[in-house]
Amino acid sequence: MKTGGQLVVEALIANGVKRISCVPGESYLAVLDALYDTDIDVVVCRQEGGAAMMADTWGRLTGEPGICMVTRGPGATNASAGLHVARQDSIPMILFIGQVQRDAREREAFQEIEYRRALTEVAKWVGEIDDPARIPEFVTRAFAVATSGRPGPVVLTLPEDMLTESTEAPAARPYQPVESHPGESQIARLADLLAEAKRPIAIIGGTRWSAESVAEFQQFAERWHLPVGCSFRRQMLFDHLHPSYAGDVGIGVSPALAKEIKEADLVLLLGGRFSEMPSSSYTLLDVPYPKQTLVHVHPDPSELGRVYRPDLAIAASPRDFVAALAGIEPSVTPVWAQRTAAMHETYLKWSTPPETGPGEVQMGPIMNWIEANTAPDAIFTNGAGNYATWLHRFHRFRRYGTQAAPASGSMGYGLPAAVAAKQLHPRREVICFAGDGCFLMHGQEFATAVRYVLPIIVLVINNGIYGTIRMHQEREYPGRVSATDLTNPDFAALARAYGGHGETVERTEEFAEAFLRARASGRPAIIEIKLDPEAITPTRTLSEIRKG
Ligand SMILES: Cc1ncc(C[n+]2csc(CCOP(=O)(O)OP(=O)(O)O)c2C)c(N)n1
Repeated sequence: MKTGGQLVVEALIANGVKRISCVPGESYLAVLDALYDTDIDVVVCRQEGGAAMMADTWGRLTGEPGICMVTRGPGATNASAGLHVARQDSIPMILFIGQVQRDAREREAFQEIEYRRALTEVAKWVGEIDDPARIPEFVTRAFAVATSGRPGPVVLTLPEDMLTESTEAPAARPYQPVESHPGESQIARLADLLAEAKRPIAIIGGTRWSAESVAEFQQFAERWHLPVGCSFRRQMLFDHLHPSYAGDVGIGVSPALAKEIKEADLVLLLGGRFSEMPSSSYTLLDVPYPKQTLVHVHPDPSELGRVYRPDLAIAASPRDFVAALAGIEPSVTPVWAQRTAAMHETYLKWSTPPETGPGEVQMGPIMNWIEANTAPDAIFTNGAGNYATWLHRFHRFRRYGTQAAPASGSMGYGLPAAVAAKQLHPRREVICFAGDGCFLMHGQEFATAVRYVLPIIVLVINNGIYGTIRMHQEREYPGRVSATDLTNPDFAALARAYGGHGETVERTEEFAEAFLRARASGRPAIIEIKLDPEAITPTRTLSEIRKG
């Protein structure tokens, strides 16, 4: 006989879980008690949104569901911020929520929410476990649902009295990942389409990749001299110094690359949905019938034809699809080989930062310094804000597993992501880019970094405004500043107050020393970079945007 709490933990162990993030609650004390006797690393966080985002990062970087536990009502609503990221970004994750006792349901008991109604839109599946004997069934299904097809977050809710009830249950067994292979005829058709094409391009994105599949795809691109763009915030999928790399197809795509996509005769969309941000608000491909011949490869058949009607639709995960590409080769050097080389040259120019800009701190030289002084396996995280442009446009990602960034555009993601990434890879450098707005959305997780001695380096790019929104505001309503000014703490002092290392950079030349001191401190560090609000984009100032 075992309690529900014990059965939940046994099912997690059976599925290989090593680590969970949580904020505790009285609603799931029995699970916390069962964790006491295990080796599972329980990461205690300061707010459930951050806890859920940490689980998202584990899922993002490993492909296995990240696990998060929170309490009912306010814990669950806080955590929904992380659920939304995992849902939009197709990340496997399981969120356990304590629930009111079974005989109090539907009375609006203390902190009661009916999660199957409330969270259906932000979770792939929401289940409530009424009978402790069914815990192994529910938990193993949660792993399968979270990882299969288009991955996503699953919510399992745990009524408090169910967790303390004792029962006999079958031992949980590990889930089997569901693979999906392309058909031989589909690969042959792709080879024909490539042979007929004059101006093809591949745009890769989504999840269900691995270091091996990224390398395999790179070899395919090499054999075919195929230009490759990475979808918004999926840059770790292709080495930016590879001669096939054509650039980031995200917010602020280079005009030259956008033109190439519009004028392409064959587009291979691999892994992603090509949603609003990568598609420049659905203008790069016409909806529903693109002018370009479209090959769409996605692990979930229901995503194929949902927005764009493909000429060739292949339901396969990137891993399985890429493995099947090994068999196809061009018979002669493709006619577009020179175009690909030119596209890479254009990318290299586009991703060379400007030397100058308004104010005493120049982000261009700072980016150059970071490029020259960090290893190719360093992990970069960020949330949302104009500051992220510096990272996305000028950092040349080299390897799979080096990026944790929300395609969903959620502020506050970068810091919890950095904490989670450092736990996975303690020997690799983890650098978080944050704005002054973004950082304080989940800034309290800096305490988590201090607690677990995780020497991450957080660059808080402080321009004193919610810059992205100010930029849009000045464009749409010039000179009418409304709700976009901020009053900030001293971020370096804040880092020290938490027990971390703090630096303030007010001039470009101070950055290198500040970074090296932060690195040498061996503690979580914040480097506040005081950026002139005029430096709102790498190329246009706020005043220029106001003038229109
Ligand atoms: C959770 C969340 N709230 C609000 C927004 C809308 N939003 C997008 S960017 C942004 C401003 C970001 O400011 P900051 O982090 O200071 O970066 P900056 O743009 O100034 O570089 C806001 C409010 C969002 N994307 N996510």
